Amino acid sequence: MTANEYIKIRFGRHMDQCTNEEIYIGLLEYVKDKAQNKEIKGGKKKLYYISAEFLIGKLLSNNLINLGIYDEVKKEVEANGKSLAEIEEIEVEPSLGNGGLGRLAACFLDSIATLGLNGDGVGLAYHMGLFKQVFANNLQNEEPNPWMSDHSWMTKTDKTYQVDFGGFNVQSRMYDIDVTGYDSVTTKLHLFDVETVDESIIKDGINFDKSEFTKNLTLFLYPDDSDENGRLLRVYQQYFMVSNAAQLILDEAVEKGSNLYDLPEYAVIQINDTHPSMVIPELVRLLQIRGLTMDEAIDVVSKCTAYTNHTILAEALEKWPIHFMMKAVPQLMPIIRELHNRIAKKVSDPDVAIIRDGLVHMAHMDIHYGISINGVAALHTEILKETELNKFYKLYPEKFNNKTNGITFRRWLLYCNPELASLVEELIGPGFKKDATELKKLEQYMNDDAVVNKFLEVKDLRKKVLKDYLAKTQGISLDENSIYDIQIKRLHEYKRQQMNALYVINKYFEIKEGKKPSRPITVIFGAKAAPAYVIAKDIIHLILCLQEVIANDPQVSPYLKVVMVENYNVTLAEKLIPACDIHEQISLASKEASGTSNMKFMLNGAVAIGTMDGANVEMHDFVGDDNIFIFGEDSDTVIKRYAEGSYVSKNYYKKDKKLKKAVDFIISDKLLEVGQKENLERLYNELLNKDWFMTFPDFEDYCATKEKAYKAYENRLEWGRKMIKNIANAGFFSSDRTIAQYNEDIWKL
Ligand code: OX2
Repeated sequence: MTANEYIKIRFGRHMDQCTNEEIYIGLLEYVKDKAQNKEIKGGKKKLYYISAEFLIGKLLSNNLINLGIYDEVKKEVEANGKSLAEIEEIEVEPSLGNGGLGRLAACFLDSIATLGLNGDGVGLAYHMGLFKQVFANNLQNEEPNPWMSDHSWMTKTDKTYQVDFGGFNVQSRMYDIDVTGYDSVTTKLHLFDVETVDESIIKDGINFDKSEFTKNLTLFLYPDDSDENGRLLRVYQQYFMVSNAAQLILDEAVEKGSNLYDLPEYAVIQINDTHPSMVIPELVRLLQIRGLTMDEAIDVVSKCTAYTNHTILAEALEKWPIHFMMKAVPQLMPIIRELHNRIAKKVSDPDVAIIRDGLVHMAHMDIHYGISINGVAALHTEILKETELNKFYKLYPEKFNNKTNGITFRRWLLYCNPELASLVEELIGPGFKKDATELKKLEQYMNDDAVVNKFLEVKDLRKKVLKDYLAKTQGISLDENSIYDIQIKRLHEYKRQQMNALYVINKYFEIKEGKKPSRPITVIFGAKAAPAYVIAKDIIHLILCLQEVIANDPQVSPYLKVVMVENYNVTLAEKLIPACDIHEQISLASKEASGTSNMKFMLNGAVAIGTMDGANVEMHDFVGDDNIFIFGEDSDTVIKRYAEGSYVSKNYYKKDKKLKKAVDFIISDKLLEVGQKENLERLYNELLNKDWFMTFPDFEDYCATKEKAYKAYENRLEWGRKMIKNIANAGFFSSDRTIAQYNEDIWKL
């Protein structure tokens, strides 16, 4: 049946007589139907990828592409006088993630299904997502971001479980989202919810009564944890997630014939960061209830779980106070104590203990009781082994391994940049769609000027698409003849958006002094700051103030523009990335575990300016010095400086006149005219007296390297060759490669 025929039956009318809304609903149901026909029948062993975040993005077009019916449906829709792009706009993007970690989980599900592996995702159905970012008075405000509707990609299942907390229990319900593999099978993302959730308790922005756990359990992802109830709620959420997962895992294994002693033959669990770590004691507990002894249960569980570390920042390595655990999940504490004691008997070093100073160290539990621990880029894994987790590495060298992140090329090339995808296909055939390393064949065209020009033309076209999109959706006007210089990622001091902002100030002064750039520059930011992360919000404030001041300065605005897009999300990324000329990967070396936007930009023919951090290091290995702009201190220098505790930001401020002038501008009258004194002064003082992520030492090199990049951009043909070199070498960063490695080394499905 064609989509047309399906819609005719569903609505009793031809597509041309239907509203866009009806066509959307019709296509959604049509796709769901098709996807279910491809459901994997399942082998014996199954992977459960448990994650607090799945930043899946809109699903209609992605599913149409993966089912191989995109072109056909698009034609049908157009033949009826409708536009697929307009129909797509009806879909609301679920905000079930925060950043790279959540988007990685979504890319992984796509690759798991594409490779035909037997694996599902497990997470939570947060009704209001993370939050919707709204700007007012140059400040970030947070609002709920509802996304569920009657017609949704989620299908209600009849699976429900009881989840017990200290003093009360709840009944869960499982909802499924089909994950369509590219020309392959369909697997599932299971999202658990609880029917007692009450959206009406949300008052004033994203505030709600944090003590009513049955009503607030699945309202928001990462609820504000700046007070005790907020932190407790996170424990409740995590336990709710893993208790459901554990019950599902055991049920499915038993259904397939497991006697539970042989569970490792039926299940492998990937713990995505520490949020799902309680799955270890929960499985031990459930196995005991089902008849295994403590010894047996621990033995079984420790053959089933593997842990991925995504950061060396201490704040993200969760440690829960025992009294929280006793209140929220008292049934787990005796098991955690037992897990702790067994290690303590063998290793006396308190640095590797599971319980220390009244805190339960989640990552330590994962490492002692799992089969694998992996970092997410080569440098990150080395730092884990040599520094952050060195003591664990010495205990279990065989458990440590690297899995450099990847992205799905279906969404980040075929879907978001069809013009580039067809140019590539015209040149090297369609093989790259299944085997990304075939992109390498593009290198043969690097000296063919006619081909190089075609790549430049696609870029120009995509810049125009972005311009139109931002004009329509956000009222932003761009100059498509300017250089698009883009930094999109969570707002965090280690990612150093503040350094980019200082560069903008510096450029502003240069232009005022008559030193005009040879081509206008547009610096685009997209970032959400965690609601309780004060300095991150101050950095957004600075950027928005700069945007206003520069736009209103006729001397500067023809040459420099700052744009901060509102509510940065997957949908916006899909528009920004294909249009980008230069992308900013400027984290303090050693701090960005991998980064994944760097890979998406590379694939879309943008050139990076970046530090030797995360996966930038591997990108540099592939493309060489001439095709990426590297600057700044390396990770060894940074790690050493932290160890010595010798960094004094003021010394750099005093030494470097340009830097001083830029920093002082933060609290100048000009900015205070449009900004808040409190916020700008706080940020100024933070930089001057702390600058924990060391923007000042790298500032000079950063400015010089940007000038080099802008200059290189003017030689259009040479720049086009850089673009091709980047695209041609992006193949390694396909999540299909990453997932194949996970399977080969860890999951063994
Ligand atoms: C992110 C890391 O910051 C980023 O470098 C990485 O690319 C991504 O995870 C996927 O691995 N929360 N988000 C991350 O780490 C944590 C914790």
